[in-house]
Amino acid sequence: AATLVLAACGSGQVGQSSGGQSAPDNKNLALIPGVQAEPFYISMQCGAEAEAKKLGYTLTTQAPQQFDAALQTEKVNALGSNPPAAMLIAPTDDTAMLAPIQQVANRGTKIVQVDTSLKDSSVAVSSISSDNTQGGQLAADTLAKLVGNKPGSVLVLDTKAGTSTTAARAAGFTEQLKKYPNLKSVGVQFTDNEPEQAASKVSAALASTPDLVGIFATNLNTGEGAATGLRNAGKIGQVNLVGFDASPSEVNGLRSGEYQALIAQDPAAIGQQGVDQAVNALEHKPVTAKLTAGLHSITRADMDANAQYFYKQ
Ligand code: T6T
Repeated sequence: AATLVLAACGSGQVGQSSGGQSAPDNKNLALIPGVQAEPFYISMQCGAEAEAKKLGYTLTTQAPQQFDAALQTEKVNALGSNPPAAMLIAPTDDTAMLAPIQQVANRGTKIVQVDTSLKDSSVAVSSISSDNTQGGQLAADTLAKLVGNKPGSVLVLDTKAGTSTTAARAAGFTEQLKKYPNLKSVGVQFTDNEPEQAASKVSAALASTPDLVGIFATNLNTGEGAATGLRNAGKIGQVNLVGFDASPSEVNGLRSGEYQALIAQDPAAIGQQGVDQAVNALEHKPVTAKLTAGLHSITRADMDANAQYFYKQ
């Protein structure tokens, strides 16, 4: 199957690298997202491609077919024959991806983490992500506002254990929820990043927890599954659904009332800054080890004013 990801990005501006003695001969950058054909990573790819072009570099994207460490390792290993100057990667597992990434680094390729990260990030010259803990806190504040004073239970849907981003979102949410005594967490459920699993976890929660007033879905697929679970039970709009990300399908869901709020990231900025840091490292300029991209809580009432945060597909 073809794995080269072609995204519908804007054309971007062609620029020239600063050149001079500091510019490397190898101007090839690789991007390895978490999974192929997914709006968050497509938007990241667009941001990265445009920036690479502007700086006089070429960026090639190779994405696994599923959000899976073994499949992502194959993509990383495949770079071996033609090592890029720098690799931007969103590790799908905070531990299992260390060894394959380390191997690439050992051959002289600069490593930049985009979005997710390893537990031991020392292999990377720079790491760029949203403040995911803060994103979880923002989701809790948003949900609490939507629910008001009504007492009730709240469910959190996470993806896979070992995913740094969604783990931080779930933890930030759970901690912040303690500030709202009327809301009680019924815990975090893992879904393997499969919408079907998220849907069945929601069906089960609705059956076992009659006072369920809210769900926090920590990413795109968990949100899609949660909406299906609510729809199947006729509970759309009765249980508040706060999602993460702003894919076209989530944005449609916000407009139609399946979601009450979305926490949008800025994946294009993550991709752009990832390229900037990679190029800084290659051109011996100062590199920032950790950078944070913005987050925005969006409800139906203010969605049209926030259209610039919606993802590409
Ligand atoms: O939420 C994003 C990303 O930040 C996360 O690490 C994995 O899931 C997404 O790609 C959305 O599906």
